[in-house]
Amino acid sequence: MAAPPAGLPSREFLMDIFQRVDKDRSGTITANELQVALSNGTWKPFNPETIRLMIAMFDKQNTGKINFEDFGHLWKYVTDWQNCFRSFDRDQSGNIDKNEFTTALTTFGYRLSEGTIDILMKKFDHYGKGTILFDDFIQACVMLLNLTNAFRQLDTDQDGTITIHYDQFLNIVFSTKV
Ligand SMILES: [Ca+2]
Ligand SMILES: [Ca+2]
Repeated sequence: MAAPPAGLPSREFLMDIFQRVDKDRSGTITANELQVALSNGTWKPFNPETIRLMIAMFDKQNTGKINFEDFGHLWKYVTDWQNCFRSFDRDQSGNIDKNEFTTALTTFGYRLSEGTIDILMKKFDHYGKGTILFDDFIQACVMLLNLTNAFRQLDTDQDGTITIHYDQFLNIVFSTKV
């Protein structure tokens, strides 16, 4: 039996979780199965956009499903995000408020104005409570990362400014995986 990739638990451990998530025993995990698994213990359905994002990230064969070979990486991804989320949720309220979000963004290396942080809070605060939940936090961070990478590719001299045409702008917005 091949050794698990670095940082992953044993194959037995992962297989046990995989089989519990794969409710219909088809050998692959669909977006619906993943959503049910990640919503366990909460009353709110997991953000479907975040599910779509995660499936697309780890579905190497582009089938829209996750097989067991891809599952270890997905599992690690979710676990890493859970640890990240908990470490920024200073008051252990189970959500991220604006102060905690600001700290997270600074720690990730972003330098954003308060106005931009307010816009992000508003966009990802799906329940209008001034806080961001786990699934929306992942979506916010992944979107920010993807858009930042797209910007950086054009900002060849790294001065934080780019000049682009309207057509290029639309190209970035619609071709970036967000
Ligand atoms: Ca299945
Ligand atoms: Ca909190």
